[in-house]
Amino acid sequence: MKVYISGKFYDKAEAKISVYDHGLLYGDGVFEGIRSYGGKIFRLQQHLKRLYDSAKAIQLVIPMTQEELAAVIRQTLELNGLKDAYIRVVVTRGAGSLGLDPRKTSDPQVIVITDHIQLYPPELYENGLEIVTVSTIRNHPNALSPRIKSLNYLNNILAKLEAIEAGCLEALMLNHKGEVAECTGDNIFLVTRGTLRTPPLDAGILEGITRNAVIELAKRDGIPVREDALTRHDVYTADECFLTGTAAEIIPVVKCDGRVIGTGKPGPVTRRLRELFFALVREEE
Ligand code: PXG
Repeated sequence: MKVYISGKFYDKAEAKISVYDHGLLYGDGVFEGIRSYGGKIFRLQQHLKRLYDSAKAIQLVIPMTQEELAAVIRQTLELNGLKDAYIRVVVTRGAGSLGLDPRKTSDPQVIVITDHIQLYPPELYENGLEIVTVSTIRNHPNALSPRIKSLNYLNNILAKLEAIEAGCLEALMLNHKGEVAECTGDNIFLVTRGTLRTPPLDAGILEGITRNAVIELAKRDGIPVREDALTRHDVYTADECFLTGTAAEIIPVVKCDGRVIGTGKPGPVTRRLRELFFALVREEE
C-alpha cells in the first residue's frame, strides 16, 4: 500500500514524518475520514469543505487547493487499486522547534492513507450494539469546538476507554449541559413514535457527513426529522437507536446503560435507513 506525503508516494513502512512535527508533539493539525464505494468517493466535496473549515479554525493554511487534494486522493486510490476503501487525510502543522508557537513551524504535511477499516464485528450490524454513558463529557464548545476535526482526539479516547472498561465498544457522551451529544466517533439518532430525532449542532457535536446524509434520506422517505436537545431518558425510552459515521456507517444500538431500547432488536426505521444509505453510496459521486 502506498501512502502520499506532501508530493511523494511512499511504501507503508517508509511513510514517516518528523518527530518535531507539531501534529505529533501537540496534536496540532486536522483530519478527515472518507469512504469510497465501488470507486465512488462518498461526498468528497463535503469532506474537503469540512477539512478546510477545520484548518481555517486553527489558522492552518493547507498548502494545496481543494481541487488539488481531491486529485491526490483519487491518484492514491488508483495507485493502490482500491475501489472500496477508507481514506484518511491528515494535515499537520509541520515540523518546528519545541514550544507551542505555531509560527515556529514550517511545511505543513499533507498525508493521504487509503486502506480498509472494520470498526465493529459484522454481527453487531445485525444484532445491534450496547453502549454506555461515560463520565467524560464532550469538549466544551468554548474550550475546543467539537466542530473542528482536529488531531487531538483525547476527549473521545478517554470516553472510549471508559466504555471499554465497562465492557462496551462505544460510549455515549453528554455535553456540558448534561444533554446527549454524540459517541466517540459517531453521531446518534433515536426513533420515537415514528419520528427521527438527533441532537442539534449546538449540542456541541461534529457535523457528521453521514448524519447529514441520513437526515436527507429520512426527509425524502417521508420520515419526520427533528433536531432536538435529547436526554438519556429519551435514549432509554426510544423505540430505536442507531449511530452514524463514515467508519461505522449506520449501526443499530439495542442497549444503553443496561436499558433495552425498544424490542432489543434493530428496528424497521433503522433497517430502512441502512438500505437507503447503501443505495445512496453506490449511486452518488
Ligand atoms: N462524531 C465524531 C466525534 C467523529 O469523530 C463522527 C461524529 C461522524 O462523522 P462522519 O462525517 O464520519 O459521518 C465522527 C467521525 C474511528 C473514527 O476510528 C471515527 C471518526 C473519525 C475518525 C476515526 O472510529 N468519526
